[in-house]
Amino acid sequence: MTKQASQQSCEGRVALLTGITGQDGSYLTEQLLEKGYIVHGMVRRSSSFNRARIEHLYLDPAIGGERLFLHYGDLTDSSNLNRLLEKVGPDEIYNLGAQSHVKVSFEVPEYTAEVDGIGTLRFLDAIKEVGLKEKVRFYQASTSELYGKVQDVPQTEATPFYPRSPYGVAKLYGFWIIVNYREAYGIHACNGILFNHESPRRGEAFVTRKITQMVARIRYGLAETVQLGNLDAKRDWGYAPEFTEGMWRILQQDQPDDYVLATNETHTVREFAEEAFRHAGLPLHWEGKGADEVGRDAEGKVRVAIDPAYYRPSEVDLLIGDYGKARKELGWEPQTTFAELVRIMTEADLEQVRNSLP
Ligand code: NAP
Ligand code: F7E
Repeated sequence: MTKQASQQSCEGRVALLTGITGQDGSYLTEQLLEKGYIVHGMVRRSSSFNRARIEHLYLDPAIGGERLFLHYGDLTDSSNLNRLLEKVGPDEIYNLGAQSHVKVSFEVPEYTAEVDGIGTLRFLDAIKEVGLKEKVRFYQASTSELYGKVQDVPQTEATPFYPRSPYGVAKLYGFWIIVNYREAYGIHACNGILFNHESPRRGEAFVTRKITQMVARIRYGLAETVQLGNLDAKRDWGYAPEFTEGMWRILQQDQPDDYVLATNETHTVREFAEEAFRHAGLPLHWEGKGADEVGRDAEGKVRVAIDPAYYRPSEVDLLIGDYGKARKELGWEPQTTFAELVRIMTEADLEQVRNSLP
């Protein structure tokens, strides 16, 4: 990444984020504040604490209530979106809010469509209704899940979509409504088609974080085995803060457009597990096939086993993205290698478990 672009001063610009409490929302907020933005974030009412990832920011007296403001809201509530837009009058909107778990989307397909699909439409329409369409720039968190049963390898902005889950199909609606409102009403709306990106802040139900958390617990004797689903699935895994920096770059272009952000490398879930266990000093060897496959450590203890409950009704087998357009037009390039990403995540979870020990 060129330093010049990432350090451009944006003093006083106003950004509005949905999904501010999520992995990406927290990194993007830090980066926007560093660039001089005033940041407003939508948070959901919850019966338990859901702001841990941004707590360090809003508890800082120089930031919370000064340059960072939180507002209750939900992507299923149009009147709330209208009010929020009128109150905040943002220059840039980052729509990161979503029911983002692919497997869960098979259990709650209608809700996923409401939030991830129609939620995007609600937001765009609110921009039109409150008269912000000339002023605002809109980033939509689109996804490599759109490619699903992939039609090209690697996948580019020109690869046809073939989603394989209610999540992918809901995000497909989100993608096309962005394109439509851009063409129909001239709204500066962009899709970032982001491949999987991970970090120590990744939600605990996604496979990378589930693995690194369990590796740490196993390493310190708090657990025996991690149960996983499809070990053969291949993903293009990058490091989240680099991807959120890419989101910002997408919105700084004079002409709105759609961009793939990826690493152009792919690895199986098995390889991720292998690398994480190796990093924690527990190298694995594999035995068996299909649902009977196990990963054993040097002492022969089973450390990875299969639970078919984690299989999906329809799977995305292979993702690998070509980020050539982003490199050329945005000067964006991922820096963190696969091995480095696994190391960062495993180290963070090892440290967390170490610190929690009596
Ligand atoms: P995440 O950690 O799961 O965060 C999702 C955020 O959306 C949370 O802040 C969540 O709030 C909020 N949210 C959920 N339902 C909502 C609703 N009904 N109304 C308003 N907000 C709602 O996801 P992430 O990894 O940061 O991803 C950010 C976005 O990028 C998502 O749209 C995701 O689908 C998309 N994406 C992610 C990846 C990836 O690899 N991470 C790749 C491509 C695209 P709570 O904290 O209250 O639950
Ligand atoms: O699964 C396999 C699983 O849930 C990755 C979201 O951020 O990235 C994410 O979606 C792979 C799949 O991420 C387990 O079958 C095996 O093939 O970590 P995941 P995802 O489905 O790729 C995209 C780009 C998004 O847009 C989404 O919002 O791993 N897998 N065993 C498992 N997956 C999980 N979760 N748990 C397992 O035990």
